Amino acid sequence: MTRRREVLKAFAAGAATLALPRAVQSAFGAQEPDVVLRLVAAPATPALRPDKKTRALRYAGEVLRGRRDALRPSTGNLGPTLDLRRGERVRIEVVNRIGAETVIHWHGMIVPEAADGHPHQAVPSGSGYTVEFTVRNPAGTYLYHPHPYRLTGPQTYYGLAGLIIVREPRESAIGLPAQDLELVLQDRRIDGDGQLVFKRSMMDDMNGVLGDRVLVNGVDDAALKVAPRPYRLRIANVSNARIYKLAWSDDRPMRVIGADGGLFSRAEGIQERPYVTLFPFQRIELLEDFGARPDGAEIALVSREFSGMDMMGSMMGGGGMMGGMMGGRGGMMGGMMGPSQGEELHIARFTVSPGARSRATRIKLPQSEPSVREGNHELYTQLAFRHMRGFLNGRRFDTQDAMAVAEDERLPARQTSVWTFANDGGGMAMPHPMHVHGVQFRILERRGGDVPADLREGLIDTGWHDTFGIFPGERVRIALAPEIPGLFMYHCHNLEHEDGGMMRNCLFESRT
Ligand SMILES: [Cu+2]
Repeated sequence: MTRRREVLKAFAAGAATLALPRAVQSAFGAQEPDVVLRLVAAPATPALRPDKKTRALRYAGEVLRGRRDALRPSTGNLGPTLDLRRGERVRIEVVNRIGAETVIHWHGMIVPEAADGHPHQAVPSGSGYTVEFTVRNPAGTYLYHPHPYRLTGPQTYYGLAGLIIVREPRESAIGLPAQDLELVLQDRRIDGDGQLVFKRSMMDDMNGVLGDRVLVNGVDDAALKVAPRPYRLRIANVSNARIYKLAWSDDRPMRVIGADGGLFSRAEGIQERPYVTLFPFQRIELLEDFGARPDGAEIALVSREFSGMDMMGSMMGGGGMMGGMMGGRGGMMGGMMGPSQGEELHIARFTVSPGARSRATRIKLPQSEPSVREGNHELYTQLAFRHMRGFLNGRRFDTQDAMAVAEDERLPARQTSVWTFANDGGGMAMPHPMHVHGVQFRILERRGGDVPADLREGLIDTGWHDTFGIFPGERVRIALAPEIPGLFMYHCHNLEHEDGGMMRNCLFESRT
């Protein structure tokens, strides 16, 4: 409850005076940045319900120098989209007015350690700081969100998050649709007063906070009008703990063309799936031809039901004693607790406007990037969840020693390492979305474990990733070759697990 109070305190402290951002040594030497942005984290009162002001937080932004279109306002309770070009030198002034410490992590972006948004870089409310980086990532859909220790969950839940789109000239040769639509999915619980409801019980620390409805781009009950044309849809799961089983209500297959770190290569090709399993903070890109539907057609993006994997699901499923007592998911407890992991959810409605249809173009995905070879360096991390807390090789994030790095958390920069994650450390069997900062990686293999049969087909392991889901008992091997040496982090991206300390440093070392 203290954490909730800290967040609520934020709303009272909104008028705190602001110190100037502290001076920094420019990362660009004598060169000036191409784009200078300012992002202000502050209390906001979006109307998530008609005639109600929701107490929330939000990033507001402005372009101080460079392209005016480097920043696009979003809707509802979401921060602006940063629209960047590969190779651009970007400076961002971050201003904190939320009444609690905060820091921004540029999720999926390959940035220097000084810009990464490690919890030790958090600044108090009323102050600010400046980061600089050159956009190294390939064209794709990335994110920014808070990363202060123990406060990432509530600050994100109350509204601090936004998209980063990276574009590059070579995209124009691919034949992608001109219509480019972003969909940020965030499940939330909203009470009768129009207020966001965060943690309600200890169960929320264990399962992560789950909502009973899905905001799309910060708006509840989203209804979108689409032209009868092909679209490039970028879908980002920015939910604290929700796993989505994304599907179209008319059962058309999902045609996936990209993942966290951009488009698939030509060799990988379009991945056609009946549904897509999307863990927290993963992104996918879809090619969707709304022109294949009749004028006026109404279709919905939904999250289909899947076998429950949280504590409530396992207690109430299976028809055991607890199941009998609690009357299953739809029973008394189910009703009180609201939807648990795996319940069917409506996400957004799409209405196809009448109009001239343009044919779906053939897209030519980019040629393969040089493939990541098996590395000489091996790392191993065992995941466990005991006494309501997650552990990585038996360790947790330590505020007393926030920069601690163990021997098995060091790996060479600019060389390929293979990192095995094993979700078999005992305690509560649960899936975890694992994230590594400062790098995009390949998923080499997943082996064993209890991958639910009704989620397996939707797992997208193709392409570049910064986040992957790992099910109970599973071993997942990833290959990574960090470009920038420095102290970064790896952690569970279930925000309540992360805030509980299921997070560690990793050191990308310059080795000769
Ligand atoms: Cu976790």
